[in-house]
Amino acid sequence: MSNIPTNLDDSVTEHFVEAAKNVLKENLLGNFTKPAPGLYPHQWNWDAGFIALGYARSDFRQACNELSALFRGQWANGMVPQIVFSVQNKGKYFPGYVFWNTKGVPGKPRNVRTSGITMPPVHGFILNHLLKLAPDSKRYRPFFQRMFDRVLLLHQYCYEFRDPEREGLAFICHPWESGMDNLPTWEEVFTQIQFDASQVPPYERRDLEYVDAPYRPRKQSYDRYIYLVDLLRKQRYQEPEIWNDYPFQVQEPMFNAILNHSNEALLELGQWLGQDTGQLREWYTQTNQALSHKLWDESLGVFVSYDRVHRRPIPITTAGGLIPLLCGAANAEQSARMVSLIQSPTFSGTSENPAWLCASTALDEPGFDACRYWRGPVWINMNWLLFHGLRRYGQADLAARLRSDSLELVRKFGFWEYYNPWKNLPEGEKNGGYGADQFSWTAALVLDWLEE
Ligand code: 2M8
Repeated sequence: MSNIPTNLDDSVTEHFVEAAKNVLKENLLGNFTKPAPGLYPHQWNWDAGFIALGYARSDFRQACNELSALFRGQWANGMVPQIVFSVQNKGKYFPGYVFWNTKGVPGKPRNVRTSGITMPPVHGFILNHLLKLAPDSKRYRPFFQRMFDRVLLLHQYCYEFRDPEREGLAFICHPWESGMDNLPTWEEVFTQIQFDASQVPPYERRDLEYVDAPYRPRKQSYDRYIYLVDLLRKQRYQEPEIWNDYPFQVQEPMFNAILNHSNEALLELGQWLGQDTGQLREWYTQTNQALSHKLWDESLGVFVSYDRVHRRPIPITTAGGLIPLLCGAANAEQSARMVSLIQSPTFSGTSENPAWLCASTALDEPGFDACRYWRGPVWINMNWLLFHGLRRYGQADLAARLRSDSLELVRKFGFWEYYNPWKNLPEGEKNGGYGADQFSWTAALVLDWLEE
């Protein structure tokens, strides 16, 4: 990437790389790296993928450990859980293992404590990045073979259990499965779901002990998260039966784009391993077609979620709606619309009030909030995904802007979980970085960019 200006001279870069490596080192907990000190004391699913990439060039063995540790939690049906709980560090996270009540659920690995839902399946394309960076790919062949089989099983799970009509689109059953917990999109889904406070079991949040309330999801969102977990645990997570009468089933564009980019990565990996890749090819074609036809919103010019229970699209513009660029799902017209959208006030702000790319919820959405988690702040992993999507479509300059905005935010404020998207912060506010400090995937992806 030597043609991409970073505005950083060598000594600054060196310092930056050291600081980023230090974040990962400090968050290393036995055989995996936790997302951040305090707030997140366990292993998270897609975090593990991004974190592995951060280690790939300096400690390849640890990069592999991250994925192996996560997949220890894989269920017999292929599902890879959102959280693998650390036994060492019980931490103060809610909801913990006991609340999820997955103990004894058929198919859960007996000796591993996990939650009962999944997350965006980044592992296929992360593996492919690792293959390209492996110091000695022959030596690591058994690792790649083992992981290929595991990730393939995860994809089979997505298509078998989360795509009942065989449309090529997997649904998520909980906002936490999207990784973008409190998007306004989920609220819109909930307008169709009948439930009242008496159906929410008692619970106590722990996140607010680490981060102030205006930067985290509202109570109303947590009530909904817990209500859904309760439905799942009551039915012992038994798929597919549980879906017959389950209210939250959403086909979300980023989840499916990530799944499909992993499909194409597995295709490449499978060829290297000498595997039959026919099924992967079929999935890849079908999912790209389904994304491009079913999840495209012509009036907004972006991909949107579809609520399959209430049979309606949810026309809300989010950064996740741009991620189908990553897997090549957008046709020429769609990609051109998204490229202009990114450069428009919707994501770039105006000359008086400019924005860093790329707000998680569009700047002009009624539900936008510059501080509140996934309702507006910039997230480095989203920028990394979008950067690769834009490069795929030949948008080198815009991709470069994504990268330099990300590096600039981290350089200015530090390795935060997320950042205020406005370049002009409110009077008196100096820190535009929010949530957990010393956040692992921010450090890992900065490393990937700087060391590329
Ligand atoms: C956030 O989600 C967890 C629940 O999974 C939480 O808020 O407690 C999200 O940002 C998610 O995308 C991320 O993987 C996780 C750990 O970093 O934190």
